[in-house]
Amino acid sequence: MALKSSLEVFEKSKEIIPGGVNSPVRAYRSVGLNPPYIKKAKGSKIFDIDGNTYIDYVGSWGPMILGHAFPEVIEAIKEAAECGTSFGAPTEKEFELADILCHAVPSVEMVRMVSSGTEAVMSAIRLARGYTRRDRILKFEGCYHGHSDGLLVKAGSGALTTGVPDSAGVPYDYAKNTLTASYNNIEELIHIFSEVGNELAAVILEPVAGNMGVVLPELEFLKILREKTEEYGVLLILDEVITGFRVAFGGAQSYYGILPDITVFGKIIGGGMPVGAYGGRREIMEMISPVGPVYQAGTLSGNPVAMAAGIKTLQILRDNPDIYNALDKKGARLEKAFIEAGDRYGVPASVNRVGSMLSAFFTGDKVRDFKTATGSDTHMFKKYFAGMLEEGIYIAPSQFEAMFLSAAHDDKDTEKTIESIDKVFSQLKK
Ligand code: KE4
Repeated sequence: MALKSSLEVFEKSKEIIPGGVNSPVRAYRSVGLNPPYIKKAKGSKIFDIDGNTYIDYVGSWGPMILGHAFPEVIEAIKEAAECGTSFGAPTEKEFELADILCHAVPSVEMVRMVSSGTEAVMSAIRLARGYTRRDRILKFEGCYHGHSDGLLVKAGSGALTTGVPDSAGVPYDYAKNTLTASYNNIEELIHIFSEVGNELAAVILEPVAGNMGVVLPELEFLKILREKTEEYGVLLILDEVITGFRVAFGGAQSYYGILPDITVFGKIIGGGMPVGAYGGRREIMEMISPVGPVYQAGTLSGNPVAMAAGIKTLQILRDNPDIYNALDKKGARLEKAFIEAGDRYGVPASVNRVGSMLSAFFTGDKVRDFKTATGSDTHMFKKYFAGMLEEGIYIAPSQFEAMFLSAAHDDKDTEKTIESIDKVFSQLKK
């Protein structure tokens, strides 16, 4: 059955896969278009089955920091696969990746591998509850930590009240233990701690938010958060699924100088293969089975082929630190292009960036939390998105995601992207 076009495959897939996709954002619903079906990718380019080539700024939502199909990573995957794809038994590769993580991230003395960011967050929350013997947790509005029940929660009537489910199928009893506060809101944070600090097992934070678009932490907010969690014996969990090895080799915690109790990893540490991990101080991590009473397990955890991809990816990043400077420079050029195009054509554009992760919001306001992020003009974003896709620029099909650059994006890509930003912005107000 030779299916020819993306549209044809999409229509067929929708009959047997919910929405035709295996992760909702890929269905392009928030931009009202049909998604291109991807055939292959190489370096900074991604190719769909209709013969189109794009410069890719999704990068599989973060993992592809070296660029797609990086030769040494592919080689490592092939070599590992030829030795067998899974044993359900310990392998040296798990030690190797754990060793790189523990050396790269100062707050991590021990680490456990799992197969996704969601699984890592879910396990980290259970660990924090087991360690503190407390049930309640605090998250921040606009931060996404995967789809485990306790994290698919939104604020009840007020930040102090119990959370309410943010998805069908999440029992109220799961949601009620999750409180929600506003990102960068120090006053609210202090109030919550004064009221329920002693009941909190953990606070979980994206140290740079990537799921309401990119929103940077204010330094005073990070400082107070660390002080309050220490004061009340609450574990600070930094969700570095996106920022780990993205904003710096030591993650956002090294970039901003904040030491969490538990760190969650994903994306880049798997080099494009399914890997998640959580780690922290030895006394906390030794609560995890089989050493301690907090159970967690996984058939494909530490999978040798996935480990091989992660090891090679992190080795290349570790041994070539100038990759981060180059990524920052490329990111700065795109940031400047958005600002200049906004000024030139009278389009209200506000850009948040750290290194190679950035978002352009269609608003005149500084975007510093969920409220200001959702105040941006999503209709204008839809026009912008369609224009960029037309130009052969592949960005996330949502205002509330991040743009990711890779080491493979070259000057030609950057120049073409800048040209496209200018061209698309010139049409936005018409
Ligand atoms: P996964 O279970 O998707 O591997 O990781 C969940 C997760 C946890 N924490 C953060 C900060 C995350 O951003 C994610 C997943 N990110 C989304 C996009 N922002 C993945 C894309 C998708 O859902 O298809």
